[in-house]
Amino acid sequence: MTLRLTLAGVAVACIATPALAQNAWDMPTPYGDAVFHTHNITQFADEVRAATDGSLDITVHSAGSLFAHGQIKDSVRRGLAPIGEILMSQLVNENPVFGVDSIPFLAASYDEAEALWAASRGAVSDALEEQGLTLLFSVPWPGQSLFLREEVTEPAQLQGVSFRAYNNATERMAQLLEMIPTQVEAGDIPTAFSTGRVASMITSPSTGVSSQAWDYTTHFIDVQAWLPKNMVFVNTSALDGLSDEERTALMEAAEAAEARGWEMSREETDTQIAALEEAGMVVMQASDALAARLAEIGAIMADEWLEGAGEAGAAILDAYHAD
Ligand code: PCA
Repeated sequence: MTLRLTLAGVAVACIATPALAQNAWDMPTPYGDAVFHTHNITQFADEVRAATDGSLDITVHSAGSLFAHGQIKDSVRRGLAPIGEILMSQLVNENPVFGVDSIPFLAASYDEAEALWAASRGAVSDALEEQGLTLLFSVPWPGQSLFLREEVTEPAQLQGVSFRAYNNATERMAQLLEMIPTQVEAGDIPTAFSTGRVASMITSPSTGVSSQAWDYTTHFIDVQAWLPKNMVFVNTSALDGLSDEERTALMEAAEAAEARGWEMSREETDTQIAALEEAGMVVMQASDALAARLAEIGAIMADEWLEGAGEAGAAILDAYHAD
């Protein structure tokens, strides 16, 4: 008797709660809570919740806690999670278009990266659509720079040095520098260095700070070679299952998140380089010899990319250079 009364009470309470989420969405993301991408996504989720009075309630699961980075895209494709974030270039084996933002010195400033994104967004969005995924927004990391354990002025000093890679392009770059690459997720960087698996890396000052690079490297060479992007996408069937109001709220929040994210990223570049310096790292520019070798490698990688990307790739580069 008591039990039945209690259950009836619960049922009434549920019906009477207007903010009860109709759609509770889990959102796997790869990077940690301290990273600006995650801050931006948390704000995106907050805005969607507010704009829908809680009927679309996105819970962010950061740092690969729900699905590992390498599984997030397929999890969203299969509907195990309706929405997620990954590093775009992680999918380059599926379609070269996903790797256009990781070619050294093709687009090495924010203005160039913006123009490259304008030229490639349609192709990226189409490639996702083929898999039943809808692109929501994409935000770049600050320029990728070198973290080393000694002052390097000659490219030959890098030969044989172990190197942390995070995608095909970083691995290829290491090979061309005659370094020894190992793939390591951002969250595993401190362990990979402390256990001696790697002794150098190229990444943003943001990731340098979030992984406390000063604990295991000493020199930061400010090359800002490219600005790789994260992207947020949604399972298209899940999107179709939303009400018009919810879908509009999601799309509007996505547009705002893209603009805000680019702004956050721009601001990060200088503040996080300053934080590295503050923590004791030597911040320096590339020597002429190193800059020249990196430029050569960029040209080789651009050719290789174009060879793989064919006409679709050429069309993107034409649109980019016409901008
Ligand atoms: N941070 C991520 C990707 C690029 C970046 O700046 C990483 O190092 O894994």
